[in-house]
Amino acid sequence: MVNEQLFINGVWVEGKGQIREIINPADGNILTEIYEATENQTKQAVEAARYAFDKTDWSFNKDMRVKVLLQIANLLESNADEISEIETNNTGKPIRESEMDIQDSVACLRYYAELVKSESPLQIEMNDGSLSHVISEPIGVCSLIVPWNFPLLLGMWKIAPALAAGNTIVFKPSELTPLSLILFTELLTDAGVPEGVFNLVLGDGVTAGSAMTTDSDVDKVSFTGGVETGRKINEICAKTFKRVSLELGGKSPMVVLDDADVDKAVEWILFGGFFNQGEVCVASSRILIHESIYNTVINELCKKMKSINIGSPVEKTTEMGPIISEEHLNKILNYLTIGVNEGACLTGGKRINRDGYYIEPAIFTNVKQHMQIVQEEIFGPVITIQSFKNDEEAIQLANGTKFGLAAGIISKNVARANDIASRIKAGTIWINNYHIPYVEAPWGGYKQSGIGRELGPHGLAAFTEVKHVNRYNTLESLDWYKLD
Ligand code: TXE
Repeated sequence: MVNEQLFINGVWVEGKGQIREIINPADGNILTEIYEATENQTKQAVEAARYAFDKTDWSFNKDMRVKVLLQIANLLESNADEISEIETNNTGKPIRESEMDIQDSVACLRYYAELVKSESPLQIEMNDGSLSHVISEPIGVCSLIVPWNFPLLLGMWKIAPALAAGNTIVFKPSELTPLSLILFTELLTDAGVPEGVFNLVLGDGVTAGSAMTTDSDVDKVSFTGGVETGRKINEICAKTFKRVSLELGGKSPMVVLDDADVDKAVEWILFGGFFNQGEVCVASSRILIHESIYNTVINELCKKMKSINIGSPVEKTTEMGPIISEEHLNKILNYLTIGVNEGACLTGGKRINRDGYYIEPAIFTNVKQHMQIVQEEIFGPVITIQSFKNDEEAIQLANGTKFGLAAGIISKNVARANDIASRIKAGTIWINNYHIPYVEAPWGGYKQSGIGRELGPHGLAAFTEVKHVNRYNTLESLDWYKLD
């Protein structure tokens, strides 16, 4: 790979910051080196985005934006094989999941192109005879920061609506997983995105990330990542009232009611907790099972968990790949020790003896609500299992953490499930379903899981300011003052 990996003001440039080795988590080998941005280069990217927003017609030219978005979608679709292979090598996610991520990214681009095309200002005839228009306008320069678990897809949930609405962008992937975004930026330039509209900076939170949030030329920060980083960013943005969206962590419950089909429920529990190695913000890492089926479900779970095919993520048949990094694997292993020390019973969770960062999926039983393993996001293939006596108790346990990103309910009784859904404080609730992000519907968290929503019309609104223009067509005398 060439050293020019930053994309600033329509030109590929070499990063003058740290040189970082990018590791394949499947074997620990170095994939390539990345020349990261300095703070100064990040500021140049912000300046380029500022100029493109203020001085070009990008933000006014909706037709051009729709055309460009559709073109990016087509290019991404026709390069899907290459980009999914890169995503898998860099993240360790099984190839079938990377392929899904690319398809979902394409769908997201097309959705926002169509949505913005069909939008028109709201017109209101007021009782006093004046006419109002309510107009959505782009916010300006947007700093978009994403983590390593879904580099391209989570990027697209921000890039597509931000561009559709007419903003300009400085984008930063995680320092661990920049590769798919470099390739994506090449496609974006082929699609005719004007210079300065999209800028790619690479690096960590300390150098590039903080310059992207503190610069006074940035109007909006949209961030997906950990709660503590989100808190810092929120504090920084508050100082100048920058617009901010935060999609943070979770500790999502899956509630299995007594009428559930046990075999099918077990499949969904495995999928909810272990999809993408459990490195998913909405992972159903807390399983709540009605006491009447608790033992049966656990027995089945422990049996079926062993048959999950863990291995090289490039194989089509692989169901679980490696953890993103040695450091993150150690964090997960440390949580397993914490859980055992807290008195919970652990099944699985051993590091697998092979190159790369592999671990067996893990289940904790004999778990109490106050335990760290129940309250904190582990972000790996680890689930805790608790039982409940009635719906009231299930709801109490489900709501009993600082998070509120998602929840699942498994039941044959849709009315009962709907009632429980209405009382769980979470941004997404799946009934007899899990994990699927629908591009048409909002995604985001209650409580400390974040601020704002991505996807659907809410995801576009997150990148717009609203302007109300009220008018009379002629100027009448006011007759308010007794003027001579
Ligand atoms: O996330 P960070 P990390 C959770 C998960 C995980 C924990 C830490 O529990 O174990 O967070 O993961 C950039 N200003 N999630 O350390 O640090 C950073 O470079 C601006 C949940 O990987 O939040 C990267 O691009 N940017 C989550 C991005 O923020 C900063 C997904 C995320 O990194 C910054 C990932 C700063 N000061 C982890 N510091 C989810 N919601 O899906 C870091 N960054």
